[in-house]
Amino acid sequence: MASRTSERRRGPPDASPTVAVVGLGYIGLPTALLLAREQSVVGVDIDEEKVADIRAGRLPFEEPGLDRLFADVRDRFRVQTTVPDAVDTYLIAVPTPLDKLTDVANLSYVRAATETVADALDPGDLVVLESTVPPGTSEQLVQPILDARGPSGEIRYAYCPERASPGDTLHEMVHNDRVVGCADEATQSRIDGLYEFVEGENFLTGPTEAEFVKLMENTYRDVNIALANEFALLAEDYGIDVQETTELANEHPRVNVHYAGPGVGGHCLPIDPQFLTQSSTASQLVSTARDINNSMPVHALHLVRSLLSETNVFEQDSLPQVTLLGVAYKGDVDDTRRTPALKLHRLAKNEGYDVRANDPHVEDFEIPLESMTDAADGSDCLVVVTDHDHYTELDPDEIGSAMRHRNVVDTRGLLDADRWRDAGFTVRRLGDGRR
Ligand code: SAJ
Repeated sequence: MASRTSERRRGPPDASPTVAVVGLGYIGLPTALLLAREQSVVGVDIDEEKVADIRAGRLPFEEPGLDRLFADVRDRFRVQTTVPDAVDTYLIAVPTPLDKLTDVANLSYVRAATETVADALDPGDLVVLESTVPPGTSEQLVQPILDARGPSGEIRYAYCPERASPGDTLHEMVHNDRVVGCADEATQSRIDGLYEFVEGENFLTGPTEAEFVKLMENTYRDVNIALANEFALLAEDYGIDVQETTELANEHPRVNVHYAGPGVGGHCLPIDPQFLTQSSTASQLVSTARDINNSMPVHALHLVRSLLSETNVFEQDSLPQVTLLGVAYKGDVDDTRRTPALKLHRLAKNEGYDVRANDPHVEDFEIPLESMTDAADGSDCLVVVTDHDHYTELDPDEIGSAMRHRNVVDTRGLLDADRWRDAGFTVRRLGDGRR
């Protein structure tokens, strides 16, 4: 069990900061604010607008509890665009996007952040990398930069990935166990002191192992979702309902089938498997799983097309109008990173449909969003894309009265199908082949 005794408790709120968090995104910002519960923290981001917004009290994204935490720790948290010298701990949480051209991790932000941190280091300082990176990045990229540009005395280094799910970030950051990749126990004890807010255990391993573990976790989930999606397609072919068979299979003590959907979004699952396999020729399953998950918007559109055909929508003179319910990548968040809704929207437009969209959580998106009433007005088919709780509360009669045809494709198995049928809807659910 990790030591919970902090050697680093900072005392009064006005004490000088000792920790800098570089990168104030979905991981860096909540982490910085949790750290600021115990000590003064400097948040660093190269985005001047974001820094100005945070200074003015505006957080760049929605996350349950984040506003409250920010208000609580504001006197121990300051933000700036430069990396400070006068701290002894640097936590790097910058983005690692997938490079579109080469399909490998773009490590330019990690490299740049490490270089600026290295220039600010004093002997004995601790550097922690939290960004998700391909195995070997710490040993082959980060540590050599610290060695070459940092001071000649010893620098402590650890790779310590987060395990937080958007929508539950703060709770998971506090309660989940963590894997700490570092070379020695002295560094681990610094890490235990740093992450004092973590109530889970810190498990010690090497940096490459910790990088690998992080990628294994998200790859495991991606592959399992692909299996669930494949089961859904098979169930449709056999004319049975995958929801029912999944529930029954999951009664087995060692089986946990995941849930089918319109595709896998978010910043982690669609990318991390590629980080794991990008430098190896050994993998087959992982990329096949990616292909299956990437193909799900195509299948969702196929369900829409066949329902519109069965209900004679194509016989009308005007374009079929479909309404996407949800553009966030998963339920009850405002996050649209790599959402399958975008691909579905593009495919449907390409087929000539008039596509409308609603999302009660999302404010800005690449495609215009409308109120539920406006988006459904004149529609030939609703398509449930995101499993927001909000959609379970919809009144099918009220929505149906504004629509041209009462059709709904539920790609999440979210709606009470009988209730919608009772309101005159023809309902198709992904993975349900019964007719
Ligand atoms: N999804 C399905 N079927 C399922 C489960 C999820 O289609 O049975 C879809 C979701 O709708 C979403 C996508 O998969 O589009 C990803 O959602 P998620 O909740 O599985 O994952 P993330 O990306 O929100 O968070 C993941 C989590 N990883 C694991 O559960 C292994 C989280 O713990 C990580 O901290 C996070 O990635 C990260 O930052 O790496």
